[in-house]
Amino acid sequence: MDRSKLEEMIELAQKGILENSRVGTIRNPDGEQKGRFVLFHAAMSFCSQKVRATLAQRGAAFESNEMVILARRLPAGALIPAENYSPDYVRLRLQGREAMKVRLVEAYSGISSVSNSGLDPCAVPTLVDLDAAEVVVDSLRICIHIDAVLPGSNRLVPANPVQLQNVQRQLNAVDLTPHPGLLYGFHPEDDRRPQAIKQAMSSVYEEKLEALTSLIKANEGDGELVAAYQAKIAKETGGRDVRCDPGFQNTLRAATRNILLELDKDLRQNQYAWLCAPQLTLADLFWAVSLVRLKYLGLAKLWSDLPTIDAYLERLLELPSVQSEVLASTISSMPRSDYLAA
Ligand SMILES: N[C@@H](CCC(=O)N[C@@H](CS)C(=O)NCC(=O)O)C(=O)O
Repeated sequence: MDRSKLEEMIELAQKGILENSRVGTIRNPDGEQKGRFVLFHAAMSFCSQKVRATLAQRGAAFESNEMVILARRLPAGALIPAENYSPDYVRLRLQGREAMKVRLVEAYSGISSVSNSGLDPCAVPTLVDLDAAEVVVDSLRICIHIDAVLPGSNRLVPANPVQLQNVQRQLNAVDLTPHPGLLYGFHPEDDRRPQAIKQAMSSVYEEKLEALTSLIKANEGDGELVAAYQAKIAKETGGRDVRCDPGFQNTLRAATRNILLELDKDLRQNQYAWLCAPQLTLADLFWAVSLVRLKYLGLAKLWSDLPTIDAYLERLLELPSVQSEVLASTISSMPRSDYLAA
């Protein structure tokens, strides 16, 4: 797609963001490649945090379009849908899907990995690389893309094949950690999420489904868009059905614990200064996002007997990119958690 067509699509997608102050802000303004990257994201979204931490770590400028990713019910009863459901944003995202050649999501797994579950057409983040005239979707692909196209020697994806293989293994481990399931789900006997999160999650699926159903009605003539909304309905219906399912919630915790056990093993056997190489890699940034989110949810207990992970997290939290785009961003955009102090 040519650049002017893309710019037109970006402008339309921006119209779905209700406050001008969240549209078109330049972040890292003195950074590399100003004018190249346009990011649609949300402060609280852990997938967006991965992308922003990568941009910060690589010192790249970007145009920020910050979306509200939860619906809002007005006192009179009307529902304002999440901004990431707006038709023009979804159309932009579908351009990225075409380039990626991946199926749309069909069901709920509690995991947001595209390789595992297909592409969610109504999610953040979405990156537009104006120089490459490309829409890139899926945080994993976005971060790899950003790192590959930026000049400089401070690459986050190593060229050394053994280190690269290690990085890919770690990125997959984070990608397969069931973060959405842990954030949205009600654990039967040990739910440590802040009260405000519990309250939001008690009606979140119903609101998503209500918004999507009316968006389908309003866009009946656009088959591709309707198919995208139907895919999202299939996913969110599945999420609603297991939100309070004790077996499902216990399985998510067990899967997360197993992933952390592997991380602990890798850290203990590690011979490098960082997890996969002598230098910082994308794997370290992804783990920072994952561990901060788990801690926020009160789930640091899953590694309370694995001190290597705490020590690793301490080091990650010293990185300015992690401090601003992961820690500060979580604290400022999400309800206060007793488990993640300012
Ligand atoms: N694999 C995708 C997952 C995207 C995703 O699930 N994004 C979440 C935030 S982290 C989202 O937009 N949630 C809002 C919703 O689904 O309504 C990625 O990494 O970009």
